[in-house]
Amino acid sequence: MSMCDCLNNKDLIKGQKRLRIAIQKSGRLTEDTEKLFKSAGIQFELNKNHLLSHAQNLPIDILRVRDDDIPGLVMDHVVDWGIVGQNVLEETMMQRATDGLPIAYKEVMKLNYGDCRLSLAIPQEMQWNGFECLEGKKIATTYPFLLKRKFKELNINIKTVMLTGSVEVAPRAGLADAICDLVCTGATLAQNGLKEVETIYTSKAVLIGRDQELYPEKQATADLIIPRLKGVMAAKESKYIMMNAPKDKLLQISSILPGAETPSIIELEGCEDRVAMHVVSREKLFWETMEELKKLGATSILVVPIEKMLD
Ligand code: PRT
Ligand code: ZN
Repeated sequence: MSMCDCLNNKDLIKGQKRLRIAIQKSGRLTEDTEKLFKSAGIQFELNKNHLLSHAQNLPIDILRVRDDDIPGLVMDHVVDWGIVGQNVLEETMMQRATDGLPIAYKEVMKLNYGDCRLSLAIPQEMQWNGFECLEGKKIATTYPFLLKRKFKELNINIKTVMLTGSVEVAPRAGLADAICDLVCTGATLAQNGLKEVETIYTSKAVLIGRDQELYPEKQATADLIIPRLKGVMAAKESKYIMMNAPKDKLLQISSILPGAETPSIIELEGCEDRVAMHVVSREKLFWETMEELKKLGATSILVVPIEKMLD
């Protein structure tokens, strides 16, 4: 056996043991993904120039690529997992199906970031009378498959102009009559004299995996990491709430706390009619709810963020 064969075998064995995850190299999903991994206890170097980072404390390798490549890397079994926007996943699947490439994958979990919508937008001065007013018009987009699918459903003919960037300038530049682009706050559309008229797809980041069984070592890492990732996301939404409350209002107080678990009730020394109440709430707590609690006689209301959670 040559030296080269030895190395390849070693690499192969290593590849069978370390869970390989593709993430966006640099873009809107990068920071949240890196934060999620760090919070889940995956330690890796943040050097953006390295295509591949080895986690220091777990058998995980992180591959940094363009988001558009992530679905294909999972579907071609080059990586085990990938994090990508549902918009890119769906668009790539339709493109690959047309090209006769494999499109199978598993959704491991939805993530709580990367929220956006794919919307139609037209110039401010153009009147909107429903989808029909785009009959025969040119629409610029980075998502021709999602766009065409929608208009096919509506039985309306349109022409698509494929642009991979700066879609919002297309109407002003005379390249298209309307656009179909991702929107988050709507500021980009407004800055370019456009108005959002219809949403055709809503998206979030999603963790996907290859459709085959993983090698046992990789599966063990996946089984360790999945509850941690879920725990990080649950903790982000949850709060630990503490207050002193009148004993006769405990039921009413519990009923207005969103997603609250059974509270812990602690006696207050020298106090007959009041207790301390501690509770984990699984949803965001708004000022209005705190004001309601106060009206019910709660005092010293403390709302504390939770860093980690394991069910
Ligand atoms: O280089 P690479 O190919 O990896 O990145 P990219 O430029 O293709 O993608 P990137 O980083 O812009 O977005 C990655 C993913 O983030 C998208 O596929 C979506 O799933 C998600 N996402 C969430 C968004 C937005 N919000 C978003 N607002 N993707 C893009 N935008 C753009 C939009 O295209 C428009 O230009 O932001 C602008 C609009 O933002 P607002 O806030 O002004 O409405
Ligand atoms: Zn991209």
